[in-house]
Amino acid sequence: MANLILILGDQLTRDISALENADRDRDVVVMAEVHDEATYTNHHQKKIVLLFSAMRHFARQLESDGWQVHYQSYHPDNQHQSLEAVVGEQVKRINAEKVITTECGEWRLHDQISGWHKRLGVPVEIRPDTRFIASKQEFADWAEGRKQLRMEFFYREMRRKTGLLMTSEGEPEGGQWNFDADNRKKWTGKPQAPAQFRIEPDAITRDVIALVDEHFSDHFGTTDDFHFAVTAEDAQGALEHFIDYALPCFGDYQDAISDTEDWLFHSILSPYINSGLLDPLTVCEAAARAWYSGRAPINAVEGFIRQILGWREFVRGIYWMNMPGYAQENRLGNTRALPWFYWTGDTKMRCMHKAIDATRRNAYAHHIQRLMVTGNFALLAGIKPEEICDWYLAVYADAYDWVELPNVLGMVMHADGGYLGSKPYAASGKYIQRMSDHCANCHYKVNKSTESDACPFNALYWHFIDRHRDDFAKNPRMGMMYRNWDKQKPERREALLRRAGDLLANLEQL
Ligand code: FAD
Ligand code: DLZ
Repeated sequence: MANLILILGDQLTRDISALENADRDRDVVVMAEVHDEATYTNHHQKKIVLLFSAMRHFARQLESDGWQVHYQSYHPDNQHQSLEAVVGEQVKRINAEKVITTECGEWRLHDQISGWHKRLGVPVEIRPDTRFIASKQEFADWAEGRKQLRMEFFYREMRRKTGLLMTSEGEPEGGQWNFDADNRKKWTGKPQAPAQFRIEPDAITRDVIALVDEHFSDHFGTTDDFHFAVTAEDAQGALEHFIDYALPCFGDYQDAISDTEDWLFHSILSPYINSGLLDPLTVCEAAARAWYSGRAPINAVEGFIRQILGWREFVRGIYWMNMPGYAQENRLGNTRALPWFYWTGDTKMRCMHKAIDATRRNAYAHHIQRLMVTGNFALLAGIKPEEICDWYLAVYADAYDWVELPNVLGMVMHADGGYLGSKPYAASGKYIQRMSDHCANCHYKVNKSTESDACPFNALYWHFIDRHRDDFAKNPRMGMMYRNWDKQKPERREALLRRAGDLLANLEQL
């Protein structure tokens, strides 16, 4: 009897564990574009194009490899609009002995799939996702008994496990585990940022763009100028482009923000790594080779590898250890609604406008825009975690719950009480001024704090510090902030809190 092998939209690799030991002549691979997955959040239009097109290309590749593939293309009139319904129908059609799939990346879907064996009346085998370097169990074993989980220590374990950037004596290459201190330069236009890697849409992608324009035009963003890779081969081209042209400067300008450049020296590889078009370990190995062959400096290569081997694995471990409760956390007690300008970019704050506008056009913003601009604002303004989390899940081409949620709820909003990060990434306008050239072009004045044209980040920062004294005053990494706050004259503190109160009462007008 045949097995039914389900491959999800973010599992697009021939090495996916669900395909291991399968029989091409007997088993049937099922892939489906379904309404429920395309609409559980307001996915950016480019994300839907990317996934549907990449799924279609991958299904063709499987067929040419000799697999029998049942592929459902999206149509609003399709009878089956959920993965469960499509799988249920195919189980009956082929009289499947068993459903085999690889564990998915979201609690929501994982919970559904876990009930299929009962609801569909067929055994369901859920295999580990071997694309990750640490299994869920390995992470849980590492975390057990630790009072605080810190990425840096987990990352060192992963360096030892993979041997990436390790000497034969088991020491870190370059004599240090972490070169982050070298990675904080402001970018002033030189060296020139590389041209972006572009793939022009082929016939399949053009069909999908037309489909998204027709059926998903109410979703955030636009399909205009779609240029993502949609095959493993082209994603490999994107990796090579990054290694050749951007990696050498990746470290120096990792934290920089520009008023004119959307992409700077970032890799733009997360949409491909997360959907299966690129393998994370292979990406890290390619970067390490660039250092060994003298094509990129150690601060760039170590910094890049740390993001994938460290942060990416770390947040995934945290997600699976703590779901589903993690998504409900709101330890700072935030109650404010997400301002509407997150969806329009229509705000006079230049940094926010630029980050949101790039997000709308590209389904991409780099890490520091996500963390220190849109994230920082949501933290300072006390936005409800579920609203800001849903925004981040919707707007980026690389967004999946397992990686978005810990980054937003933990790293940005500190809503988990410091489980993921030892201190909140709260910052005033001065930080944005130091790392970008936005402030010179902004309606608001970064050197002012209490006036009506003062940068909102300034007063909001002190309001955040003041209102969360009980949460942070004893945090050794926050002590200096409280000493600075307490040192200010009472009239100054009052003026700052008054200005912040006005801002919070009028968020939509900023
Ligand atoms: P680069 O800067 O070139 O970094 C290289 C790679 O490292 C990335 O491709 C990614 O795979 C990995 N990486 C870097 N930082 C992180 C991190 N903090 N967590 C996990 N992986 C990381 N990343 C996602 O993949 N999906 C998300 O939904 C997502 N949401 C985020 C939300 C917020 C608020 C923040 C602060 C970060 C988020 N990140 C997310 C992490 C990071 O911002 C993106 O991975 C990165 O911007 C992707 O662009 P890039 O490929 O050019 O990354
Ligand atoms: C994000 C997404 C979208 C937009 N559409 C589909 C789809 O139609 N079919 C599918 O199999 N997967 C899709 N996905 C990805 C899933 O919603 C989900 O995020 C991941 O499979 C979790 O691992």
